Parts: sequence; structure tokens; C-alpha cells
Amino acid sequence: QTEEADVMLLSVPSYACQRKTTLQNHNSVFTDALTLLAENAEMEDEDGRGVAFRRAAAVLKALPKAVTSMKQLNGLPCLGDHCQRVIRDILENGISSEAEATRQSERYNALKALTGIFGVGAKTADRWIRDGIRSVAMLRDSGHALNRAQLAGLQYYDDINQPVTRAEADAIGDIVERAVASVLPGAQISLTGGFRRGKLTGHDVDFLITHPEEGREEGLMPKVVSWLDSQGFLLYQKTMRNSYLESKDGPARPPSSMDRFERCFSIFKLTTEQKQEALTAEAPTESQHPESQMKCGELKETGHAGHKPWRAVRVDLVVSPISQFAFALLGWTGSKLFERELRRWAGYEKAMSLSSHALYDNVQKRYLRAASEQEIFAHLGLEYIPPAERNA
Ligand code: DCP
Ligand code: MG
Repeated sequence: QTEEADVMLLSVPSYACQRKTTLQNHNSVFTDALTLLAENAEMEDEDGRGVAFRRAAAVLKALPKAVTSMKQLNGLPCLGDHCQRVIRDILENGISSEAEATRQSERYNALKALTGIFGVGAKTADRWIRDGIRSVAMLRDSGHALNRAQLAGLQYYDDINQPVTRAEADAIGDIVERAVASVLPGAQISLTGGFRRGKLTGHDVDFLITHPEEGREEGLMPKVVSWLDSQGFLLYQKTMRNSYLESKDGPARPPSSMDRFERCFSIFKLTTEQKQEALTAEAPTESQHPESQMKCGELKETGHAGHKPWRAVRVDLVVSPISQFAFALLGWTGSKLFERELRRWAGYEKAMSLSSHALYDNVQKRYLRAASEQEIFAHLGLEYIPPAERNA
């Protein structure tokens, strides 16, 4: 009888965009190990292996309860031999020896420290390690030539590697709102990324800006950036065309409208006062807010840690014309794996190309319009998955 209870029948569809994945994870002991191995593979520039680990972790995150025996894995997708070995190790020994060995390896720790610098990717980190640099302190002492992003990354290293709270994200949202309202009244901002999915912390804060009248958003980013800069909110900023950034994203991009799609990588200076103001503004509704206690606690802590009355926060801004807004919102909400799986589903199952600008039907040879995320899921023949359930 126990045997039978043990073999709960688990089944999940194979694409992450076909599943509801909340933040409630019953299998974190397995997914933590697989995520660490994914992270390691990505830092080693082995993207294929990285995705395989991420897909396996996402399958386990979608399960309604904890895995307790290997038999339960029968029939589950995306669990190759390697991932099964990791899971078996944890079931038998409590830990994954491979994940532990990786966690303790000098190379993993060096890669993690160096890629933790804003502006430093896997290739640069590898080059520095081959030059004998294994830590941020060694990099500081090395006299290596650094670009502007990396200099800012080093300067604000500690702040940037401290998780951003929801209270801080809201305070930044207020500032971006003021910037946008003063340079283009009627423009709208949306919080995207992990915070839109309901995460309580993030590595940055992501915003999407648009205007309900097509074309009015043109030239908006430089204006927003100079307003923010003039008010002393920016420690660093670099504004770029999105076409350049998404060059490996697939073929579905209309070049003409793309030119207007801009992105700004920035580092904000958030003062304790600004954060306090955002909290006070929220005060009337605070009793309905489950995290309000925690937020105040955090604020106090930051206060008496007090080397300086402000912190640096990574903020990404994207401007989209309203005609592409639904695609941009879907594309910037994530998770990264969920996005990748949406594009894979579109290509392999529907002969369509999805990007954060458009959806192209390769059979009908035309773009499919959408004014909401719901319409995009419908075009793709997928059940609508709300942001809070895209945490694959
Ligand atoms: N995104 C993407 N591809 C990229 C960069 C971003 O698909 N190369 C999308 C998916 C992400 C979203 O944009 O969810 C925001 O990117 P982040 O790196 O900020 O990811 P999250 O906000 O999900 O995570 P975090 O909480 O760590 O900021
Ligand atoms: Mg983010």
C-alpha cells in the first residue's frame, strides 16, 4: 500500500509555456542543484547544457509535490540521464556530489565573482581567469583596462549584488513615473521582469514604457534619461537600439518599426528617503499588504548598516510603440526559460516566429497582430498563463 501511495502519477506537458509554474516550489532541493549546474554551464559558455539543466529544473518546479522516489520521474519530459543522476544522488545521499563539488570549485567561484560584475560576461571572465585573476579584489589590483560599464560595475559591486526588494522596486517605479510624466504626459509605464511575476526580490528592476498614440513614444528614451540624469538619479546609463541586443533572437523582426524600440541599461541612485516616501505613500493600504511588516524591517536594517544614505540599483528601461506593446510586455516579463520555451513552441509546433516585437506566421507569410498578451497566447494555440504562473 505504501508502495502504491509512493508512486503518485505525475505528468506535465513538455514545454514550460504549456504549464503553470508559481513561485511555490516543492522540489527546491533538486532545483537548487540543477540551477547551480545550469549557471555553471552558462558561465562556461555551454548554453546547450545550461538549457538542459534549466528545462529539467522547470519540470520539477511545476510538480504539485515533492519527488520522493525515482519511479515518480517515469514519463516526465526533459529529464535526461545526467539530470536523473543528480536527482538520484540527492534522493539517496541528501546532496548532489556534483553540485557540491562545483559549488566548492575555485573556477566556479572565480567565474561567479567576476560575472557578478555588471558589464562582465562569461568570455571576459574566462580571459581574466587565464590571466590569474580570480576575485574582484584581484581585478581591482590588476590594472586591467576596463570599459565604462565594468568600471561602474566595480564601483557599485556590493550594492548591485544585494537583492533588490519590492519596496525598492516601487520607489524606483515612482521616480520613473515622474520622469515619464514630465517629458511626455500620457505615456504609461509597466513593471515587467521578475517583479511582475510576483517575485519578492530581483537582481534589477525592469520597466516598459509606451504611449497610447502610436508614434508619440518616438525619441522618448533620451528625454527620460536626461530628466533622470538632471535630477541626479543616474549613476550610470547606456542607451541602445534593441535590434543590436536581440540579434540572436530569431527572424521575426520588422526592421522599420524596430528602429524605434530602445533600451537603457542603468544604475539608479536610490536614497533611503525616496524609499521611505514610497512606503509612506503606500501607508493607507498597508494593512492589506502582507509584506508591509517585512518592508519596514528591511528599511531599518539598511538604515543602521548606514555607510551611506543611498544604494545603487540596476534598472532596465525599454520603450515600445503601442502596436508592439503586448509583444514587448510578454517578452520582458520572463522568466527567461518561459520566454525561450514560448519561442521554441512557436517555431517547432506552430511554424511561427515570436519576438518581443511581433509574431510572424511562416505559413500564411504575415504578421499576426495582438493588443494583449491573451491574444498572443491565443494565436499560439496556448492556454493563457498569467505572469505569476510564468515562473518556470
Ligand atoms: N529577457 C529575455 N532575454 C534577455 C534579457 C531579458 O528574454 N536576454 C526577458 C526575460 C526576463 C526579463 O526580460 O524575465 C527581464 O530580465 P531579467 O534578467 O531582469 O530577469 P528577471 O527580471 O526575470 O529576473 P531578476 O529577478 O533576477 O531580475
Ligand atoms: Mg529583472
